[in-house]
Amino acid sequence: MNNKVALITGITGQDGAYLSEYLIKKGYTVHGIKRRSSLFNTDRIDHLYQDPHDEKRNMVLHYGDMTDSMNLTRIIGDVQPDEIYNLAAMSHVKVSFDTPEYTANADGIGTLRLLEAVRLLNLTDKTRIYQASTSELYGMVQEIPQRETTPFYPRSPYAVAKLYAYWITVNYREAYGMHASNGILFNHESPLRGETFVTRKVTRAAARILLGLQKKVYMGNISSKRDWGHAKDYIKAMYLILQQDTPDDYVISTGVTTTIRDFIKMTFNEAGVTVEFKGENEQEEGFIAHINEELFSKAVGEEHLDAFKKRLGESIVGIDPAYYRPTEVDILIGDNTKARTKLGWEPTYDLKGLCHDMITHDIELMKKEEYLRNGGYRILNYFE
Ligand code: NAP
Ligand code: F7E
Repeated sequence: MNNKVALITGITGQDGAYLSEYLIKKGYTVHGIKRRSSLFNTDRIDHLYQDPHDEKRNMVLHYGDMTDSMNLTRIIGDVQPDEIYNLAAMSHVKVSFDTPEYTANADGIGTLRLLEAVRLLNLTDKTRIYQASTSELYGMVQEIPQRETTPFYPRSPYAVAKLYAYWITVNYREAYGMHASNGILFNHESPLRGETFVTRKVTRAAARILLGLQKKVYMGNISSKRDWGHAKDYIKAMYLILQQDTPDDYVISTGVTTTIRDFIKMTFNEAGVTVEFKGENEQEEGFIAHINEELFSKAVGEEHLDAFKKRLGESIVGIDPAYYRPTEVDILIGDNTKARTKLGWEPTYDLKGLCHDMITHDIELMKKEEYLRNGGYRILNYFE
């Protein structure tokens, strides 16, 4: 146990939720910055919430925003953190094409605001900073697999904003001797993943299709390849990066890459359903080719089997070009040698384990009464 103080920006997000739980278990007092919203936005961390009147509480939330320097400076001054994990970002690649200026402000300049606040508050010797950098920096990849020395070629406003954040972190480290590091994290997913990222979109839709609540799901470019890990493993790497004597930049990945198409197949396979793809480009479709009744009954429930068997041969996956991106990142696969050797970090989940965790969670979620009601399920109307 220790009495360290951590400040997490983006605490309400996927990684913020897992990281805060992990740090609290290690004895940290965790402060988090959350945005004001008209509805509650703390679902992922509600189990960690403590009454503000509890004097011994080890989790504290502050209202704030990465676009507000004065607010960030005040919070950092008040909290005097030993470690800052800068996880806040407009993190959706497709949406960044719609909101490029905001994305640059929050993801790019937001990082500068944090670093500069630490410097101006004379905390450079005390406060260590983790910057949530991304495999999206590699974009049009210049090398396969991608490692720390691979040149960057960002392909979206999101990635360009994160490129600025990456280099301003390096610059503050070199200019002011700050303990500031980049984790170049490849895609990481979980049951807490936002609903519009591709893995979660697939596992949620698959759960609904298996339960007979939805006919079909429409996807974008299912030929792109991603190196997917589990968020629970990746937040441990963030922690380890800040425990090193010397700040540095690390690739965090599994070293395995898979197409979206194969992820869809794997997801349905977890429930005993074989999906076969036919056709090309926008005409491509995924059909129910085979049902393993025993596996289906175990994963989904015997009571849903008869209805699903009637759908054998039906198309359940279609393509809608509205989900295509103006510029795509075709393949990502990371070389995690440096993280393994220097941090002693390695992933514990493989893709099958991750996929199992997500689809099992989403089948249970969709079975809940509120999701069966019309209004309970948010249809993904927007082309994210
Ligand atoms: P996420 O689930 O989208 O969470 C993003 C968090 O940032 C949320 O708490 C969000 O608040 C907050 N946020 C957004 N804009 C903000 C602003 N202007 N001011 C303050 N907070 C703001 O993302 P994640 O998957 O946990 O990822 C964490 C970080 O790692 C992000 O920086 C992301 O870009 C980066 N990253 C993610 C991956 C990945 O595969 N997951 C890989 C590499 C890097 P609300 O809850 O209010 O929206
Ligand atoms: O897309 C393709 C899409 O949105 C993955 C963020 O966490 O990881 C994430 O960025 C791939 C792309 O993640 C759909 O075109 C096909 O090729 O799940 P995604 P991302 O863009 O890789 C990186 C590391 C980050 O840093 C980001 O913050 O899947 N794809 N069909 C689709 N993607 C979505 N979202 N929806 C589709 O229907």
